[in-house]
Amino acid sequence: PSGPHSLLKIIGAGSALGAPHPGSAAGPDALEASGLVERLQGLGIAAEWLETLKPLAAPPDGTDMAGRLAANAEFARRLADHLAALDPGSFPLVLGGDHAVAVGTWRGLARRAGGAPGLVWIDAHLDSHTAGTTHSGNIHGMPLAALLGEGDPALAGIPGPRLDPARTCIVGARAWEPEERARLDRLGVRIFDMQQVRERGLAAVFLDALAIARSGTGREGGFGVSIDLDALDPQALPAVTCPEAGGIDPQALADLLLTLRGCGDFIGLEIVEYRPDLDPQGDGARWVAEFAGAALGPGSYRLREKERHYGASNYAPL
Ligand code: B3U
Ligand code: MN
Ligand code: MN
Repeated sequence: PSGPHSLLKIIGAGSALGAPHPGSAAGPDALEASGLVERLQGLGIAAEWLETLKPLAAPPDGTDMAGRLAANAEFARRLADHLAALDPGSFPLVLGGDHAVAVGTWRGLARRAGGAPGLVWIDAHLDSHTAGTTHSGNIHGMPLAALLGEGDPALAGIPGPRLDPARTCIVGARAWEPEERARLDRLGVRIFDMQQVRERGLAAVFLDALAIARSGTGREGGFGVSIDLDALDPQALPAVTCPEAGGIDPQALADLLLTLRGCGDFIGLEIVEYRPDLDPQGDGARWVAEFAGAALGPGSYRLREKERHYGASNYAPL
């Protein structure tokens, strides 16, 4: 069984090995301390914090690319093994950590689901570099390429099915380098950038993205959603490592996430790049609870098809 109505198991992925700042490594512990489990339980979700994985040891400053790839891969491999072994009645919520942990999340959940899931990747960035094309050298700019099977085998070879580019899409992108864009165009990954979000409205774009992720014969593997918090507008949600101006309105995203409730083929949710050191008032932690609660709460919602633009009045309980 999958879908958000089963027992919710929260897995912390406390690694910032892929980021240029260590702050996101403390994300899971800070979210747990913020009362996330209690907030979700208050929404009627049977939530439980299962465990928080930590890196074995941070490689020293100046570690070369091969060494950093290996450290990220070791963490991702462990995370994947944990998720693949999760008991069948539960639904996983993975909390980062930086976005490099996604290699472990989605390879592990693909193994658990018995096939590659469709994936909606909500992000200001494309995260589709390899060691050969990265400008920054940061591994959290590479996980989507690795999940698609591209780049260094240390990351791309984490055990599990690779993503199907035809069932993978990105929402909210507004900052990328040409090489990663060219890679995704070559593979046929659909990109809904911020200009399209502004032109068509988040609702229309989000529903298109969901349809892509859920498409395919038999929907083997189901579908998942990965939320990089830097997709949201940094004026509302500044507690991320790589803020980019002009992002998604967090309330609009929370409202759209309601449409995930009751999707029986939904296999996992991931929320990454939270930086507690930049969140003294706890606003970012509250948004994480909002997103998880919207996506994983009880009941079913659908967006009225004729009004595919953002607005709370467009959401009707089934
Ligand atoms: N594309 C840039 C920026 C970036 C990617 N992911 C994040 N930032 N969080 C890079 O570093 O590869
Ligand atoms: Mn990302
Ligand atoms: Mn990002």
